[in-house]
Amino acid sequence: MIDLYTWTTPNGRKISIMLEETGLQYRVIPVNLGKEEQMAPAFTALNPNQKIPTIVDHDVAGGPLAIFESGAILIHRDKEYLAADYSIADIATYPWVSAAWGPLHSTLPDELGKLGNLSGWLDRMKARPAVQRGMAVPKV
Ligand SMILES: N[C@@H](CCC(=O)N[C@@H](CS)C(=O)NCC(=O)O)C(=O)O
Repeated sequence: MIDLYTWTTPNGRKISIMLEETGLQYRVIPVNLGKEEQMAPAFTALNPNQKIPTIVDHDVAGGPLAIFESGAILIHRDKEYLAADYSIADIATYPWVSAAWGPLHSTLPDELGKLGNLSGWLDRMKARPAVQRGMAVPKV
């Protein structure tokens, strides 16, 4: 079991997408950044940087093990799901591009129209059920 401390941000959703893709069992613990819950002593004990995402992996030898930094968390479980045409690079990038796409579309529609490959990649990512589930975490 993995505890995922997260909120409704691109960095948080990198990890919920990865967990949905791998099918690893996880429990979501929302950390409301608007209420500064990342500053709470219990959370600071897990991540002294006071940022989400943070996980506690209960299934490692010598665990439980707290891990923070989204890149480190993605690499930690990388061996369980990497495929040649879909990787943690896609997962790490998608929540940011997805968040930026709407505002960029309103301000620079002509420029985005030239980015057919990026648009196609976004559509393929959005069509993945695990990406849809991961983007809906946490439920608030
Ligand atoms: N380099 C970190 C960045 C994490 C990060 O900036 N998290 C933000 C939300 S996306 C956060 O927790 N901010 C709260 C704060 O800075 O007080 C990572 O990739 O995990």
